[in-house]
Amino acid sequence: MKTNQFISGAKVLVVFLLMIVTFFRCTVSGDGFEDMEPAEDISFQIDIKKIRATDIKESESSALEVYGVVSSRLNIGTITDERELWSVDADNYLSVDFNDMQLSGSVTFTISKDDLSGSTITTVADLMELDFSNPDDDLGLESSTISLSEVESTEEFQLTFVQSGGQNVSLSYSITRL
Ligand SMILES: [Ca+2]
Ligand SMILES: [Ca+2]
Repeated sequence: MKTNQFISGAKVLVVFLLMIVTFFRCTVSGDGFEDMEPAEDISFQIDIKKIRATDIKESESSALEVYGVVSSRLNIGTITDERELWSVDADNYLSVDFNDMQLSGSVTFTISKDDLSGSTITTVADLMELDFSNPDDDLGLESSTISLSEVESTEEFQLTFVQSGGQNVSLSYSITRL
């Protein structure tokens, strides 16, 4: 009798241990190790492309003397990351006429694929126009915000400055999904 009791007690113990092992295996696999694999990253490159005048008033002669700062800001929810894309100071102004002047400067932002639908890039340009004998003219501050989910290859965008009559310029930049 005692041997039988021992055997059935051992069986109960084995079953109990198997249940514990099964429980932990389920817990581990249900813990979502597959879900915790890092999401794929996607990078976007912003390039400043060119600038040209769209209106030059007579008193400005044949070109506008442009200087200023252009920056791009990645927005994911309340998180932002702003970087300078291009800048020149008043001492290094550009003589901008009606022909395209090529500009160079780029920044790259990398986001998780999970953040793609909620991410935007805001590009802000703050431009001035130098006048040697007068205070400089403020051409204004222009910005545009692009949803990254809409950028599938390379898209080009314009910022148009028209606040200062007869001293109007158009600035181009592109966003490329790498
Ligand atoms: Ca001026
Ligand atoms: Ca000027």
